Amino acid sequence: MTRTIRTAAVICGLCLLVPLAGCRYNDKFEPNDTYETATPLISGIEVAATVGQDNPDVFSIEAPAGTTAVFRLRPLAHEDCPQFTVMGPGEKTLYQDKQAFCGAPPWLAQTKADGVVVSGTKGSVYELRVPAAEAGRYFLKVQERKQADNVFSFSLDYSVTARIE
Ligand SMILES: [Ca+2]
Repeated sequence: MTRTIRTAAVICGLCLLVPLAGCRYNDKFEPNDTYETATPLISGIEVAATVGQDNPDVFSIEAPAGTTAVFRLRPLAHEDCPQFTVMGPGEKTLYQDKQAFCGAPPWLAQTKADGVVVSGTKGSVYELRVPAAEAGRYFLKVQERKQADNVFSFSLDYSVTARIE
């Protein structure tokens, strides 16, 4: 048995033994960890997904100029600690959370473009309102935050919608 196979076997074994072992995020949208492999959303259609600490999820929606792209994320199960990044056309970062560790909002933004509004608290719906200054594809990247003492990779089951207003 090669070292890789042995490692995979150990991880799978841990997954069976320890539900928190971070093997819960192989949802139907994988691979969608990068902007290049983002899952396109249809305005107003809710989809369910799972994000893990080592497995971000990226979604996109097409927005005409002068509209607002509204992303909503509803936590469904497990560790409710999402971290958000929004990117617009031309790979322009429009919003980026500063906190990498799990903690209650208020949101601390590392980057926040004019007009971007982020709201929501743990256990409720998170909403990111992003003015679409130019037409094109807008991306939401969801990452599971770390916790100071977590040994295994945490994950979050959630649903997400994007809407153009
Ligand atoms: Ca993913």
